[in-house]
Amino acid sequence: MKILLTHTYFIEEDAHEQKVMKPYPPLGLLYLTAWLRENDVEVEVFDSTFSSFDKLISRLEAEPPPILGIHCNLLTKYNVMKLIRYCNQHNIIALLGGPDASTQVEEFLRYGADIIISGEGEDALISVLQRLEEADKHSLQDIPNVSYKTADGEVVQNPRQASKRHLDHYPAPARDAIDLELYLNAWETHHGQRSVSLITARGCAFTCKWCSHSVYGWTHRRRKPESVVREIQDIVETYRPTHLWFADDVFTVNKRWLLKFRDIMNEAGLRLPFECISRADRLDEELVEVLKELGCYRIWFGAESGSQRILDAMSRGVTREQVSKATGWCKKHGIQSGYFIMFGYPGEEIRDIYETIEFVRDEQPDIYLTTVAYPLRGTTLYDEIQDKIIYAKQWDNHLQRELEIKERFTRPLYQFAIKKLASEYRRKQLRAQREQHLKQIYHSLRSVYCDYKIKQLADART
Ligand code: B12
Repeated sequence: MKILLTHTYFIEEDAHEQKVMKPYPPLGLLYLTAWLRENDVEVEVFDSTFSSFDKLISRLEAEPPPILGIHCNLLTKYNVMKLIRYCNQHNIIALLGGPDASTQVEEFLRYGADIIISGEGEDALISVLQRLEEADKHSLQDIPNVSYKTADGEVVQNPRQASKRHLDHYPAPARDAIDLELYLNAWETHHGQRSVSLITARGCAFTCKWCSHSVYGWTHRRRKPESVVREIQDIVETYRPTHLWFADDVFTVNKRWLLKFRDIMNEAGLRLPFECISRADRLDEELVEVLKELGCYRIWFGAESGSQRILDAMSRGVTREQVSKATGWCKKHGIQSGYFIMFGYPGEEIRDIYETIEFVRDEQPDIYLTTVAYPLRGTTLYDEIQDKIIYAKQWDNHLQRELEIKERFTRPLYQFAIKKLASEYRRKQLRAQREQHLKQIYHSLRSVYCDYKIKQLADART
């Protein structure tokens, strides 16, 4: 039975990404496509990133597929919902998968989705497609990780089962199923680089309470370094990238693996600039040198907070000192460091916010990104503070990040904290360069103004 896969993320609807312009394709769908092809299933991908909702509908009208497989993440929920309605009206089976569907099974099914595959998609999808050849969409009992509705509309959630397959059992993502040149052109136009993403592992066994484990649980499986190098060779030959992104949760989790990977990359004569995500407790100076040798130019760290108290509350398993040390090694060996910073973690007080601002200012990573914490369903954080979460609207009218948390400071306070951080960070940078005294004064004044506003807002809690 033929299946059309899509993901309903449209860059034309994402003003932020239009500025950043560092798009990557949905690897999950490309993995599924390769696996379906290997199992002789007819599959097509409608890659929505550079398209529009209208074009997606035109495609469905031109040749309605019996099944539409939709990847859902946090941002795409409304489009997914529109598509479910379309499927319901046009006799197309709406089959959902991906991280957001996995945590809102009941809601999506009640909304109109026909089938949801939670967790890793490969095996369950093949089983569902085989079953649908001989039975109807209400007869999906006994297939692990699948949820569906009986003919009476009752929601059934089959038990979850983690995949035990070695990752090298799966073929490489079917990048040829989409027009990857669109991504490469976007990169080239905006950054003068051609960047391709790949993964060397699935899942993360660390326990950070805010992180979604909805797809892979707390499992972690790595590919063989040989297979990763083969994929890179293919990518290089086919797409001529100038840059790679290892989209693993923690690229440096296994030192032995990385040393072997380095050796095989060297034997193959491969060296490309790349960025990756690490954890400060999964790095040492030798590994930083290895990453440099491999071509790494930027390492992202979930620094998250400058307050050890908050890092511990997150169950992050990393200390401020480790982040500081790792940043130092990066500077010494000429690799950029990037920090992810989270404000508004439940329990965070004004003193913690100031510790974070001072930490980032003093460490001077090359780049940092900030978020105000939002508990994702299925996370430990969500379970811990569920009774304090306030959603302004019904499930079908809000995204998971649109919420308030009781007892937390109000949003404007975090906005001033983020502004103060920007000014403190910039002022220190300018001072170190002994440059632009007027700008330094501007940032000093802005920082003091932010102090005043933070103080004023500190009494107000949600
Ligand atoms: C790479 C990545 C990104 C990249 C690239 C995204 C892209 N276009 O691929 C960037 C940096 C842009 C990004 C951004 C965001 N991300 Co992100 N990202 C990831 C990361 C690290 C890897 C994704 C990946 O490629 N995995 C490998 C593939 C093989 O796995 P997979 O996608 O899950 O697919 C498998 C299954 O889910 C399933 N499946 C997937 N789709 C479908 C569809 C069907 C029909 C079926 C049956 C099965 C199925 O089968 C696949 C194969 O087994 C994940 C964490 C993770 N480990 O997965 C977070 C993750 C997906 N991101 C997350 C979030 C929150 C975001 C942001 C919303 C953050 C933000 N605040 O802006 C944005 C959203 C951006 C967007 N445009 O949609 C969350 C999602 C939580 C949620 N409930 O949606 C995750 C899980 C991180 C986390 N642990 O909390 N992200």
